[in-house]
Amino acid sequence: MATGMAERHVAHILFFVFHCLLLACAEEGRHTRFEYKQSFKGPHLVNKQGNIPFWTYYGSAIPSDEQVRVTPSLKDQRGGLWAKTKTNAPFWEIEVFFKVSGRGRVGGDGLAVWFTKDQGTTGPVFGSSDHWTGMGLFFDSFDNDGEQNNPYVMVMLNDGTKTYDHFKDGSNQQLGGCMRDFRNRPHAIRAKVRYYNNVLTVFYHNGMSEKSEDYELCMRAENVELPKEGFFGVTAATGGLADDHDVIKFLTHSLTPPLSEEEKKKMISEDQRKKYEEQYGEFTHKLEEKKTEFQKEHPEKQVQEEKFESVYERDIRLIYEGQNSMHQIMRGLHSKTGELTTEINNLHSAVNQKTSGGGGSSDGPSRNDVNRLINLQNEVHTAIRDLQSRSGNTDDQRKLERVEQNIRTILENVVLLASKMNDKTNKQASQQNCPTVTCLSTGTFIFMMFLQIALIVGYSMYQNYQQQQAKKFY
Ligand SMILES: [Ca+2]
Ligand SMILES: [Ca+2]
Repeated sequence: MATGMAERHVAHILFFVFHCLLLACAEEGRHTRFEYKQSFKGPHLVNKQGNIPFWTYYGSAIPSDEQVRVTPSLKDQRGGLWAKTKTNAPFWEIEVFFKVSGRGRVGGDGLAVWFTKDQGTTGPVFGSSDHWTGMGLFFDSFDNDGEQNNPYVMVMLNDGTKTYDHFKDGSNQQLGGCMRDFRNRPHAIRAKVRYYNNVLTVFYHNGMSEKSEDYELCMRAENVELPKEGFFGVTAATGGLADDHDVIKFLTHSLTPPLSEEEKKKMISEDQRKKYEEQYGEFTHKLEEKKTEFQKEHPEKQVQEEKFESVYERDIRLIYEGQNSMHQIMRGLHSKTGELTTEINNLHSAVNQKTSGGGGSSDGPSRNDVNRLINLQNEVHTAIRDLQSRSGNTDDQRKLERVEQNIRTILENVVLLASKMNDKTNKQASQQNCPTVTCLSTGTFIFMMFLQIALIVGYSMYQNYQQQQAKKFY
């Protein structure tokens, strides 16, 4: 991420250098300077995080690589985007490229371009708040007052006190405007707003071509007082009828008085300016390509970056892996204790067979059973050691040691019982009569002992697991 940010920073510095130092030029007697912090345009309109550099957005607005969809063509949507920093140039010129498209013959509600003292918030005036201080340029699609004069383009000034009259389409509040159909044009509609020496002029481009000279005058007003500093923004809204409102470019230039003769000598021509702009475009394009190539060649850097970006995800993964391995060990222990149960049951039935007078080879089966039990005990022992090594908690280790001790004791008991059983079988040859109560109690005793082991192991494992979880999540 740091690399990406550094590159973007370099790109912005170069942008600044090209536009602010080299691109300074005089146009029609004015000195213009490109304000990159109050501008955006595609391609690469958004950064990796999906944000527009130097701009903020809200509501239904969705930025993508090529444009910002301020509202989709769905009912009752409001969206907007605003420059994060205010412009402190007393005079300026903005050029906005946008499209309003919808299936219906009539659409709604419209789009607004703003220059206001404060950033707008979600509100009733084409997606922004009412009672603004500054200028609103409205592209009003829907004819609320039924005068059949929409779609309409108009400028309304506000000192923070006026409420926009939706029902009359603001017709009695406008500073000036022109009736133009800006919906469903083949190319982007363009609006150029110039505020210079307190004269506000709006030029309109009907989107029937891509020629920049096809602008026409929409309105002009003199003695306009706008805030000395303010925010640029674009917002849009839909109502019962809905259009897609897409903004493609927002370009801001500050305007200052003409340069002196000496300063003019330092100026560069319009052709040179375009050349530098093209070079800048190529540079940014190459920068993006290099970044992509670098990421392909050094995927490990990418991984590090991702890891750095998602510490939370990494923690969750580690917890999951830890718990998963604990779970595996517990499953292993469970199956081993299951085998232990089977073996003890076999032993039990063997004892019963012998006591019920079954002869045969007396010593063989019990010795094998005991050996199997010893093996099983060793496996359980290994599993417990493994658990101990994974558990840093001394309490857990003590519990596991206790469990192991219990298992060892039980096993000793089993071995003792098995040897006693063999003695008893030998005696049976002479006596042939064994008290039923004693034989049954031996089997029951072994079984109950096993049950105890199983319960202790299970409980200890469960408690250990709970503690592990509690530790991971604090
Ligand atoms: Ca309207
Ligand atoms: Ca109207």
